[in-house]
Amino acid sequence: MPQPTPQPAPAHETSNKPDKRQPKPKSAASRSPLHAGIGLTLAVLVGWVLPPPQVLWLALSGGVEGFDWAEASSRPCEMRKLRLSEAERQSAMLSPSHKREALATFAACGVVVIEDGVPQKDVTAFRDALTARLRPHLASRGRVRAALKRAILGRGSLKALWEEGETEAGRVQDELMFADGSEVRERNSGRLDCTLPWRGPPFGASAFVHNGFVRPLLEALLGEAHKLHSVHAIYSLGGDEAETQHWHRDTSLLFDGHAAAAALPPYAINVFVPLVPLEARNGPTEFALGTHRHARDGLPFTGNVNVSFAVGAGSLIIADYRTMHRGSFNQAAEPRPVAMLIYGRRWWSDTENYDGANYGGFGPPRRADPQTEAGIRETLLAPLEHAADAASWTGAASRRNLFFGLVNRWERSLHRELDAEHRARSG
Ligand SMILES: O=C(O)CCC(=O)C(=O)O
Repeated sequence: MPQPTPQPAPAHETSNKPDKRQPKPKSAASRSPLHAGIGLTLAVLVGWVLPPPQVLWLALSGGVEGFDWAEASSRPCEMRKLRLSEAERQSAMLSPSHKREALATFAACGVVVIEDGVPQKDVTAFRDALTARLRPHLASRGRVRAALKRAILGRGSLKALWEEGETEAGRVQDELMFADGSEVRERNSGRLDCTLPWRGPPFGASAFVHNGFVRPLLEALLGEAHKLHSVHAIYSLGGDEAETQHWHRDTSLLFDGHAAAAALPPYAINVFVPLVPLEARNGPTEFALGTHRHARDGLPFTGNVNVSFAVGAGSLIIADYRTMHRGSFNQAAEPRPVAMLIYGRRWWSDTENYDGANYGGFGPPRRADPQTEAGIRETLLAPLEHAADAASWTGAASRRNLFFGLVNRWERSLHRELDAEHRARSG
């Protein structure tokens, strides 16, 4: 996982006020009559295949328009949330002015929000299927945590617990949660990242992966030939288990340390779709605005405004992969599930978080000090070795690595639970 970085100013909720400094959207009337006329003719010609609202947008927009990343991203960020009109909902398409506004906000801030962009029936289907899919993992996780708490209280050895310990279901080593590390990765204590099948509903439903409001933005930002990289859900557990994450970008910058990199368009975009309403209490994702334009990884970024969004289930939070963000502490009793659709340029892939070497949220342990000759060789060869060993790394060594990694990651939340249980017994 990406390294912790210094913390910016406290989070606050953003306003929805329009930005006077953004480029003024051109109205249909301000375009040349020829431009509007071509759009109208096209619209009439395709009218027999498209329902009326789409025809209207085609006529008004006059076709595809240009978008200049360098110009738009150099403007000051003023965050706003877009609310869809009834006509946009009916057509499942963004109006030309909303498209311009969304692109301008994304380019300047590194994130933009479209409220209620996924129908509730698709949100419910996704959430229910996710809950059912994670149930066995969470049950197994609960058994392992209970065994760990017994070991902590009895001052038992963790090595012995792993080698011959038992849970209510059998050997610790045989617990399901150690077998599905290629699908479920615990990013920090209580924050699960679950990789999901995308071939059809509910996880691959068009309303999610091929969303009509998102598609034109992806085309403008990643190019027409962009791809869906993968479909996931972040499942942040309730009951004080999911702690605040460190600030991070999901992968290192492509051209870390090059001033020119700050002006480059995105190579990947993460579309977060909350599956329950987001509010301060359930620990929504916070974003540090403008950090997608940093030229160097790990810079302190005090001075950037950081925001989280109180939005309904089914809203679209569209973030540049380079934008620094973190999930925050979930103090609600219930989990906070969020769908996460990752898109990229065709040549791009996230090999840091989702390749075979990242098992359960942990990479293989380093064997040598990175500063030594052996350490330099290890760094150099790691990608080749991981690819060659992908099969064996999902075997016994990776499970053991996951167990000991989680023991560290869970330390604080296990102690919090033990304290609460102790207080309940004695009070
Ligand atoms: O919990 C969240 O909302 C964000 C999680 C995240 O950014 C991550 O796990 O990398």
